[in-house]
Amino acid sequence: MGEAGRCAAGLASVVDYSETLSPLHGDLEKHEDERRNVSMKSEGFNLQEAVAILERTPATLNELLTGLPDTWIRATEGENTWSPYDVIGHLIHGERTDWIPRVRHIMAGQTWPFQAFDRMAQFQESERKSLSELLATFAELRQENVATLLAMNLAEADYGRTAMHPELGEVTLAQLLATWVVHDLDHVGQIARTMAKVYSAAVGPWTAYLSILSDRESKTPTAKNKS
Ligand code: NI
Repeated sequence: MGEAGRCAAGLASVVDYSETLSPLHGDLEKHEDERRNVSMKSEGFNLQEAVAILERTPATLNELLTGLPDTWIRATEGENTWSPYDVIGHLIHGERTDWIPRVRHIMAGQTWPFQAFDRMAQFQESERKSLSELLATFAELRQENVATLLAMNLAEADYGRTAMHPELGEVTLAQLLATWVVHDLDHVGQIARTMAKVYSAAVGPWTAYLSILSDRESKTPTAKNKS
């Protein structure tokens, strides 16, 4: 995936209601102040909103991919790019070795960097497994990991805790969790894009209106799938 995205949405939506007085005005102002403080600390990250995405990604992918002909599932964007099948293997590897282990690493206050994430591991691990097997494994691991995350009962102060990423340097817990969400969406987008390109030629002149067909022309997985 790409670099960790900054989410400033929380700040942008803070509106000045001071001219539109209502009996609720005081409460509203207090609420907005609280929102602003929270946004300042975790840059718009909100655990409930994040979990809303994390817990539905397996079902999204299951619905999108189960039962499709191999034309769609095994399609790639060219040499050294990933098929939807490869991406599911990569997401499984992330559930096993990346997100929750890194949350634990931060919460334990470890001073050494995270273990580097193997971006090619799925090519051995997925071998001879069917897509539905992989989707079921991903769903099971994600459910466990979301439950683990919620059971940690993270406090607002925890989101600012930091650890060292082997390439990016200091990162916060909020950034890691936000990245988990955006990483899902990044790969859902990648899957849609890869599938769309199967019909690159078939759409004929309409290709001019379909930006998905020209987005991200062949890049290597290492440049495209950093976690
Ligand atoms: Ni990735």
